[in-house]
Amino acid sequence: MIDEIEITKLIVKNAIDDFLDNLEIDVAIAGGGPSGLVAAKYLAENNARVALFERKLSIGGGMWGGGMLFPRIVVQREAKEILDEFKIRYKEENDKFVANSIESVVKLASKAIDSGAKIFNGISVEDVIIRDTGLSGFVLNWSSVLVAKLHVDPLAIRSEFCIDATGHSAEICSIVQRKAGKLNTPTGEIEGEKSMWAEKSETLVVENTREVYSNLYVTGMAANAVFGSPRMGPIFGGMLLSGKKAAELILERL
Ligand code: 48H
Repeated sequence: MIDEIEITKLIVKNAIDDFLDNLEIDVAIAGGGPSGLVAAKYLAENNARVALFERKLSIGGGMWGGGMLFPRIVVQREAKEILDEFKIRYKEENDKFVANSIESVVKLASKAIDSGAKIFNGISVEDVIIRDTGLSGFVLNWSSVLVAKLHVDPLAIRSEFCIDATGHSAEICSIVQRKAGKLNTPTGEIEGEKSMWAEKSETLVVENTREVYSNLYVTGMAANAVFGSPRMGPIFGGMLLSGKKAAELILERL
């Protein structure tokens, strides 16, 4: 027998159990683009309790679209090992590795999930919790509530460390700057992303991956936006290496 009410109960009960299981965790990640997914995988496989919150229904961020909707990404040699670890196939040309952007997203997500990271989609981080020790959690709401501009109060989760992996908009850092004051940047504020310079930017994105406020790490495109570095276009090695570095920095402290 297939009963609609049974289906309803199974869905609501299981989804709520998952949410309740993730109210107090080791690492909370805002944003499910490539850097967030890579960070989630390395953290989870090293036994950290990780939850990733993604505003949209789909994870993958800017990776699906490859370059100008041509579904390919380019990865440089420094990050080849990460492609291999995620079993993403590629074609080697001129010491560059060209992968299908769709395959790349699904394999990043699949490995993150298999490693034990929890992914919650359709949920936006709309604010943060700050205590004397620094950032200590995310304030969450359904993205649909925010899109509809409904006046609905959010809920919160507590986390020892948080990662801003929200891409160009660096949303978490921007909330922290607005509400808590100084970030660990030269001016104490978000320096702002600069125009495209792929070579410089790919090195800088890894350097910029660090603790930007007590217990808050920034990774991926958000790292370059916060520290005033250029964008790089559809070369993704830096995103992968940055996500891995964010995970390693946090693992040293867990
Ligand atoms: C929950 C949120 C919130 C929020 C945003 O943009 P992304 O793909 O981010 P990265 O840094 O992993 O990868 C960047 C890359 O895709 C890119 O754009 C590159 C390389 N650009 C170069 C260039 O020159 O343009 O993913 C960020 C994700 C998205 O899925 C957002 O929906 C999500 O974060 N997000 N999720 N709460 N407040 N804000």
